Amino acid sequence: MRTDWTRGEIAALFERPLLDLLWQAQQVHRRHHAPNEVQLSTLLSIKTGGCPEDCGYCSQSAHAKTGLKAEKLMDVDAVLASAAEAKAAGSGRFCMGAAWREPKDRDMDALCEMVAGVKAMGLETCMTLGMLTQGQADRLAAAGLDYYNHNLDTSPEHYGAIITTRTWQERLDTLEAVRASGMAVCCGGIVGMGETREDRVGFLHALATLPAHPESVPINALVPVKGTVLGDMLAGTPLAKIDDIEFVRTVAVARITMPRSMVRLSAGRESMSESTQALCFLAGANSIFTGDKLLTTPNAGDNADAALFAKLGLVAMTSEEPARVAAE
Ligand code: SAM
Ligand code: DTB
Ligand code: SF4
Repeated sequence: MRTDWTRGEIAALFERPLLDLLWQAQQVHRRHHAPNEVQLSTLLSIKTGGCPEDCGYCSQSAHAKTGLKAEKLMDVDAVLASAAEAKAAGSGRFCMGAAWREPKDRDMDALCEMVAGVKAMGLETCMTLGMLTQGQADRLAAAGLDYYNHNLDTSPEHYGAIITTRTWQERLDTLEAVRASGMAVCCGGIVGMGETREDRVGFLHALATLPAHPESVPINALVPVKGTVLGDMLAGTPLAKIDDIEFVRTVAVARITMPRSMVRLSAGRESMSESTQALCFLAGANSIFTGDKLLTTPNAGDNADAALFAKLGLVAMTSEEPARVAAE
């Protein structure tokens, strides 16, 4: 797969007439993926709130005034009970998220038990815990962790306006450790954070020119949370919500530039119409988060999703081997 995309090429894709762009994205999609199958992942916040990082979008940052209570790491049994529910609801992957800058070594035993327990249920496993050392990545991989989520979030130019406590390079270092451990990489970001089109170009350029494409690319639309820097700054402005068509374009360009990756229509889906979601699937999105909650904010919910899938003739993807989607 090409990892030498230029910004000019990516900008030109964004500028194509919408119908041409969707046609191109759909052709790429059908060369590499089953056309009507969507992969289902379920999220659980295993450690909520009180995060020392200052990510301007995040309800869990200790710098935000969201009133969210900081909690301790959940017990292994409670995590496994939640995974069993996700499995019963038809999910294929269980993603455990923690509001940490990085895991402490003393937490590693419990984290590895969670991974092993979820995997033993026949679910794919994913975690997002902040930065990892090589040693931590290796331990999680050995415990059976299939995917690690760590986002670049935006363009390198816009990054400093969103987060100051963790550098872009630190993110690349964690992604490299995850890769070296043999786990599959889940890496994407957020649109609708007041960035420009050029930033969206730079964001997808950064992902599509990583040494190997991430196996999974979550495209989140900002969920504006009151009390966060971005939620408060954008409230009531014309930038308060990303334009639906611009979001669809972003999904299509992700699909074209990273043909084999799973592109996940992630946060923000709850406030999207069925028609916009359908356009995102046409643009090449083939993965969603299921259930009625993301980490701390509401999600569409299983009933709404079942109705949407029935209407669109979409079916849940049966479990996907990470090896099969490994980027070339
Ligand atoms: N603490 C870990 C970290 O940041 O590496 C993991 C959890 S963090 C919540 C995972 C990702 O969720 C972020 O990188 C961001 O892209 C996304 N996210 C967080 N809050 C969001 C919001 N309000 N709207 C959209 N996406 C959001
Ligand atoms: C990702 O890119 N999106 C998910 C997952 N990775 C961990 C998280 C979305 C969080 C949305 C805000 C919330 O619920 O707190
Ligand atoms: Fe912490 Fe992750 Fe939220 Fe940033 S996105 S404040 S690192 S939980």
